[in-house]
Amino acid sequence: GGGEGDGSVALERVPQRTEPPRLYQVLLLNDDFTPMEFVVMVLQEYFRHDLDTATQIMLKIHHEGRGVCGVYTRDVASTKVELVLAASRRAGHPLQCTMEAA
Ligand code: NFA
Repeated sequence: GGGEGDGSVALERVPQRTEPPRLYQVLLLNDDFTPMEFVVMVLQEYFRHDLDTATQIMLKIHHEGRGVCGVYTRDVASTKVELVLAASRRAGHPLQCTMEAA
């Protein structure tokens, strides 16, 4: 079974009852000050998009106000939000990054 601490016999199958992890969208929000090039860099370096995809996502955010950078489990999404916010503040930009349940 799933480890024998529950008294089950080795090799006996126990029902798999764990739920898949919830997924979260990480979003960037438009503002009037963050340079387009910085947003494209963030999308490449933190979300592993290529230059063309990063540029398309940046322009979508610029025109529509927000856009999805990627979809991750909670801890990965939260870490990406914190890393992007830290990099943005360090560079002196007001870029906003947030996460929401997918
Ligand atoms: N709107 C910003 C500009 O014109 C660019 C931007 C795009 C900022 C996406 C934030 C997110 N410089």
